[in-house]
Amino acid sequence: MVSFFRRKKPEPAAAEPSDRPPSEVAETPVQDAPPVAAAETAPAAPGKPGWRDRLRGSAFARSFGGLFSRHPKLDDDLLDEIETALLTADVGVAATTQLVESLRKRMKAREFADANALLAGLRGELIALLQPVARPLVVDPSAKPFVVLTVGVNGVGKTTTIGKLAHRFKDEGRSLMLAAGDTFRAAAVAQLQAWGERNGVPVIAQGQNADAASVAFDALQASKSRGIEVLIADTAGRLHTQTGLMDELGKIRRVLGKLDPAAPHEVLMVIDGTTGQNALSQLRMFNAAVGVTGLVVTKLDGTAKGGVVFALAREFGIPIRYAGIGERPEDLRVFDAEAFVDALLPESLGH
Ligand SMILES: Nc1nc2c(ncn2[C@@H]2O[C@H](COP(=O)(O)OP(=O)(O)O)[C@@H](O)[C@H]2O)c(=O)[nH]1
Ligand SMILES: [Mg+2]
Repeated sequence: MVSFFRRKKPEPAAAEPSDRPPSEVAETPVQDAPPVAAAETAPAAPGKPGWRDRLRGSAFARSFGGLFSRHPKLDDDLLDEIETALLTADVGVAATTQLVESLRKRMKAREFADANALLAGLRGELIALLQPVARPLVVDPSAKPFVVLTVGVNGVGKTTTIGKLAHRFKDEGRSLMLAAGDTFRAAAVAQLQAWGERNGVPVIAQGQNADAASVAFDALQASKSRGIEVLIADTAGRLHTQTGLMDELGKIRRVLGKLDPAAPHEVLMVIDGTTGQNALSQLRMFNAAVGVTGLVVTKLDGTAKGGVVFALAREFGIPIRYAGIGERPEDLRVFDAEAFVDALLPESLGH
């Protein structure tokens, strides 16, 4: 298997923070192209094949697939169809209304020569919605370690995302450590340990039913004494009660703060892209409890509707750091607004 991560040379530990974003943005996940060619690809090139291949099956891509060939005429019917397609793809009522009304206004002002021009307009508006939140995670090298607290409901892909992040950070030449903070299920600890072993990353664990905050505390202490650069803590997604879970996350946060007032430096919430509008209430809840600073939207491959990304961007404006587009270690992409939108829309734009 050819991993596009291999293109990135490990950077020295002392690299300036400003060294990071370009290397992140320059990542061009072209699965079938030779790694050398992929490395030359310009950043944020529209229509990145890796994205389109994976998102082709999404409800968004499917509902837009035949839309413009079925409705080649520029009229209100076309706008109605677009509205239905956006709602079907889980973009949500508020974001859909905003998008369609803007297109309607522009159509009435005769801004679009034909349906294809309107499609280009839609593409531009979708990208504009996402651009403000497409902000990559930047590891602050002055934080020792940079602590990432991963949160989200059960089954969304937290542990898998941590494994993928471990793979990515190792590839960048960083030292890291993982904390098995989902002590609710024994399998969760074993799952994180397996990812740790696969990537040669130490995992701090105390076993099932241990106090999750105590695991996090231990892990931060161990990371500090070993001079580790990045610590990623896993957490439970389900406890006996929802209040119990929010209290536990709050406690983990406080305990980390005792060892380093700036920790956690990132509260990364993982959201399942197939969840639909329920993702909004999940984010509202976790944000109120622990203050979410970044998002990962997973399972955008396959049948995910994808549209919830637009609703999240519009309602919260919280940075979307990564997109999960498969189960393999390399299937975590830095979120790229243009690549994402182009993967969802039909190719008739020429990209
Ligand atoms: N297709 C797909 N599956 C994923 C992705 N991320 C995670 N999964 C799968 O989702 C399931 C739950 O993941 P897990 O990491 O255990 O979720 P957690 O309970 O939040 O820790 C596993 O079967 C993962 O392989 C993704 O981006 N795409
Ligand atoms: Mg888990």
